[in-house]
Amino acid sequence: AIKKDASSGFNWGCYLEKHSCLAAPVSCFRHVPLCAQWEDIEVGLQVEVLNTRTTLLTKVYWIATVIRLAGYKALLRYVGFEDDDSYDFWCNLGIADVHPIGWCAVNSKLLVPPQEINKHIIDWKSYLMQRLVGASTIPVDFHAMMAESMKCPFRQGVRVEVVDRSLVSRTRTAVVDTVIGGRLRLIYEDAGLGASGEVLSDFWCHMLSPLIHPINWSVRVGHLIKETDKSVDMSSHPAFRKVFCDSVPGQFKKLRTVYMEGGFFTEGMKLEAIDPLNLGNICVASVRKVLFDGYLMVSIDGVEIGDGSDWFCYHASSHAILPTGYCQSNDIPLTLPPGYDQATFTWTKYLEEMGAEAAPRRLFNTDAVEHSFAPGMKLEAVDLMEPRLVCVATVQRCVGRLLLLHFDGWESEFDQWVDYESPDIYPVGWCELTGYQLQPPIGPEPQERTSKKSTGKKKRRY
Ligand code: MLZ
Repeated sequence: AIKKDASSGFNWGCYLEKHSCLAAPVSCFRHVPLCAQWEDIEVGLQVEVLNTRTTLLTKVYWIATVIRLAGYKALLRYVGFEDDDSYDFWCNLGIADVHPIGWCAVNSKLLVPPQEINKHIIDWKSYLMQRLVGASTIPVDFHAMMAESMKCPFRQGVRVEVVDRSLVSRTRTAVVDTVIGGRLRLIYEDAGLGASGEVLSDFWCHMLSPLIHPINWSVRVGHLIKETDKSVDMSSHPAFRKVFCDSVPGQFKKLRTVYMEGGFFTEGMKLEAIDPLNLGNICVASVRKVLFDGYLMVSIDGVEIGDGSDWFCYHASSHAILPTGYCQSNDIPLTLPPGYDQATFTWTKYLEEMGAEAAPRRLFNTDAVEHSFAPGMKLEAVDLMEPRLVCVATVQRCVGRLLLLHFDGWESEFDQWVDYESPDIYPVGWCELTGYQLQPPIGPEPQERTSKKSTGKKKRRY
């Protein structure tokens, strides 16, 4: 079935052409459908695709060539138009009525040339023969593989532990309500329902997100978890009516094993960390507590509330924690504690002053990685401060495993550092493919970076 374009009228094809931008290729995103197969999808491929340039009433097909690729989207040109680009059209290879060469013959569908070119070529059969010699096409099982790779081990009614959006230092039990493209809408078990039955507190994240865990995770690693308020009645909500089922570790992403024996992180060690509430900032930070299984509670120096409620849990293998000096050696502005000055701050002085030591460099997951993201590439990315929103975004910088993302049309205060393997970034066309709503850029031009509200709200909440 053809899914409706849920992208609120936003047209990636026009947008990319207008701003002459590239899109990050599907093969960059390891967690998305058909990532592995995408290496073979390239410009010049030929496919059989629905012919829309005909007055015939029955569905007929014609052969087209891939002229350009942008994520899941391809710019196609019907064979026969030669160098004439006036009838080129964008389609989403994952959902469009496109098939490998030979599909029509096998499925008794008609191949009929577009009306504009029909008259110019008399012998279509030999013309096509010539065109198709040596051509490659998409795999025979392309759509079957697509369907297979869209399967998700979560469904409505599964219970998980997830960060509490109102208090990031603790987790809370939640139930899966909706699953779209591997993204989960989670409803806290004691979220409460409003007058018209609406959920008062929910959270969106990808099933591979580091923020969700199997039931019992918090107790196992020693993380604070909010006790579910049993007096809140959620039973009238569909997600709670289903037979509850606890999630198990096998449903979650396996983290890289870390060895905690002999020189692991210890309380008080200093480091640089992405601020969980201002994801564009890498800050001076401290290890506050060492949990089990390689998890740490980290806080940002100088802005702490003091009761531990702003500590944040990062795994030792997380991209979000970095050794001291990382920003300086990579030309990233380090966010300093209030009262410190960029011109005079040095880690050596700061450590001395604090009587603290720097967490050893070898403990961090900053090994060189290879990926094909590059500055300027467009993609679809989650605004992690409002994780329901998947937005039009641009890779601004690439530093090691980190990508600095800019949200088109929004001020740079919305920028976010993410891992190149983050499950919250998707290729162009992913929303359309999965039926998720895409947030188009605001404002007319991506360069302008204006935001409707420029009140400069610095500290954003989940
Ligand atoms: N209401 C929010 C929306 C921000 C969404 C930005 N996404 C890149 C605000 O204006 O803060």
